[in-house]
Amino acid sequence: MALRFEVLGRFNRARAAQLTLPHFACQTPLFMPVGTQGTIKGLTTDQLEEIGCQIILGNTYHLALRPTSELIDELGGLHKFMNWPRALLTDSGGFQMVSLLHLADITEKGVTFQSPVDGKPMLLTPEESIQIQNRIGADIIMALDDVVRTTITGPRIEEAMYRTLRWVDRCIAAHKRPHEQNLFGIVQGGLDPVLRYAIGGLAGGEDKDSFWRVVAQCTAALPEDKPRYVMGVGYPLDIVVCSALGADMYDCVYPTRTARFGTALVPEGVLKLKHNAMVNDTRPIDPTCACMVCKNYTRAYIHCLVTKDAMGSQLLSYHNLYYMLQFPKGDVPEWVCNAMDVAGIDISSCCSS
Ligand code: PRF
Ligand code: ZN
Repeated sequence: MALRFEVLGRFNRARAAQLTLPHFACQTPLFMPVGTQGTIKGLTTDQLEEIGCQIILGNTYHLALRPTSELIDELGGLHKFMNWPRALLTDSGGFQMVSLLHLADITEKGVTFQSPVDGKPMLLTPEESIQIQNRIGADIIMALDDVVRTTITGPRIEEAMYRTLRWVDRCIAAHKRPHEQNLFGIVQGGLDPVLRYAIGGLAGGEDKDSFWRVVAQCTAALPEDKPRYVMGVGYPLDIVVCSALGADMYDCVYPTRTARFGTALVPEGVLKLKHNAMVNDTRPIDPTCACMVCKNYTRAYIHCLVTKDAMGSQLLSYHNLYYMLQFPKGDVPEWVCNAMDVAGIDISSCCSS
């Protein structure tokens, strides 16, 4: 079996579990840094292990274009190619095409898009997405889904939900390595409670109340004995709320992207290192953080590097990912409880204080 999921402890709807994958036994709830091109920008895989990263997300769409899935396969798979011994997950590609390319068009066959390499029309079918992901070799592969914006309404949402279900059957039929790779299905259905049987399609600009309501509905309906992954979700507050609602896995570019813009994640929210107030600030980014960056560097130094030298965003990415990877393990901080009170979500009993 390519996956074992053992719930180790529960608190109301929240759970802590061990998710055993072919390359690594992960503790959940967990955050997956996004390594689009087979790298987390600016960090080595040794550093990722050092900060407790258990699983990285790669994108089928980007890897298929460069260096191509055939080459990755020929060179022994993505784990070996990128020198990452722990777990990997690849997203199926459709979502990236829809969000990156305005020219993507979805039909029953698959997602048609213009190749960014030569402009020729290309078609990604559910079968091809799985074939490519079989070659890349991640521990978890995702079904190709029909992603629509949560901000749209009408019959298109229903169409996407049913098409995603039809496509998952095609993905299952095409999957050639079920003993080495786990195929995850994706729940679409917008914000309409009737369409949500069982968590994709979220975090696309809908209000928080709708988002959390859908997550709560999905986690209540999805199997207890399987991991539940909320795709594209990654603000610290959302992770805490979704975990309280029974979700287990998350991914987001936010911590590394915001680092490249000079922003650090701290318990109080964010710290903008570009700000002039940092120019002679000799404190670390976060005095309560135990990471290598906070132990060794001052805000003044990072302020000086940011936007001038790659080291600035590397140090910030390191700290931000350390923050994201550590906090699911700790007590729920008070600011989260306050924020959830404001949002009308009662997980007060999960808070430490
Ligand atoms: N589907 C896929 N990948 C995703 C999402 C989705 O709905 C989201 C949520 N908007 C992020 N990444 N395949
Ligand atoms: Zn730090």
